[in-house]
Amino acid sequence: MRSMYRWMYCAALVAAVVASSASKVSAAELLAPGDLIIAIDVDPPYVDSNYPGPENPGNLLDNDPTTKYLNFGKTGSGFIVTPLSGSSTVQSFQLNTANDAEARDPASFELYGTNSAISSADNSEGNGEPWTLISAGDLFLPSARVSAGSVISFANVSAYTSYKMLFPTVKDAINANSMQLGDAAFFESNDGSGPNVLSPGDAVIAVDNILSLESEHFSFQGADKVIDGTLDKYLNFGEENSGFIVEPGVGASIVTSFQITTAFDAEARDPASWALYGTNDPVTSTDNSRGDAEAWTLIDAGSIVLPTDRDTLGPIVNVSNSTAYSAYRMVFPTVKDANDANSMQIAEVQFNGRILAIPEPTTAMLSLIGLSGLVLRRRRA
Ligand SMILES: [Ca+2]
Ligand SMILES: [Ca+2]
Ligand SMILES: [Ca+2]
Repeated sequence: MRSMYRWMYCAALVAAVVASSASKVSAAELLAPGDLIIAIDVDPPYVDSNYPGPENPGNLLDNDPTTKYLNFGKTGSGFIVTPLSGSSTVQSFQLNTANDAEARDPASFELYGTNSAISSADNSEGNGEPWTLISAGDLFLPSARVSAGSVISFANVSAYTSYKMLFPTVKDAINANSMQLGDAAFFESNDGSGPNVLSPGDAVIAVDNILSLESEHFSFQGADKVIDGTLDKYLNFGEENSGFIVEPGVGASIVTSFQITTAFDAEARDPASWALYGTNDPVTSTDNSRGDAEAWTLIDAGSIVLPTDRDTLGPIVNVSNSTAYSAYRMVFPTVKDANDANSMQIAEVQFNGRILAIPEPTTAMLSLIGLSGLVLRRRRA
């Protein structure tokens, strides 16, 4: 029995030495420039149909191509129109380009019909009614401005009281901030002849059926700027519930605190609360996504009071955590003044904690392990 106690003592001593050695060598900063890091916003997708008042969808119907309909929803935007002329069997249409910015011209269309009353709201997805697809295809509108495109015709034998026209693509989505058209005309003939089914005063609303994600940043203010070691900032227009996913290059770690440096301006944009999540899944979420491609565990959350001073290191925020993770997701649910801010921004962030890399065994540790083995053999003998 006595030798067994001695063996237990030795084993405990080895464990203690290994533990103290590990904590000494691995208490560290966890983030460094070059770590995989992406911008996210965990808010759900939203309908981004919206138009300036003077450029409303009614301008499609006024037979004046110099007045335009412009929708910042860009791809997927369009309109629902209920002609005053009543039920019709449309078999062709013609669109007019607007006054400027060819990149915004629609490059494809989808035309739907319905005989249900329109319950979709202005600037909605336009799915409030059952719709039947009449025709879809590419558009090749002229580069010339305020000019009529070619007549698009298709076979249709069904009469409808309302039509929905969507534009899934524009000519140059990267260089366009919107979709725009000068005029639209629908015809019951299949060659653009005869009277225009549409007329000024028809009920018409703007729609967009391609939803947008909230996370958005300039290329020079991406999430990599929070770990670049400079006061260059990360700014996300997603504002509340935006943040980042980071996979520290040091490998699995146990984060126990973090510290944020404020950006150089606009205090209203400073995070006012935080929620930190961990995962051991490989990070497959992409930049400006919702950051939900991995299984995330909430580690800890709380409020944070960042300094009013700009470009200034904030308080050390303790994180209640004893679990190791290979990647972290930091979300900022609120900013200091949401009414006065158009975004969330910070200059830097650092996570502190323990790195799980196995330390090199010391000579003392090796001799203790040898001693315990010797004791074990003697006890068994
Ligand atoms: Ca017009
Ligand atoms: Ca920075
Ligand atoms: Ca948001």
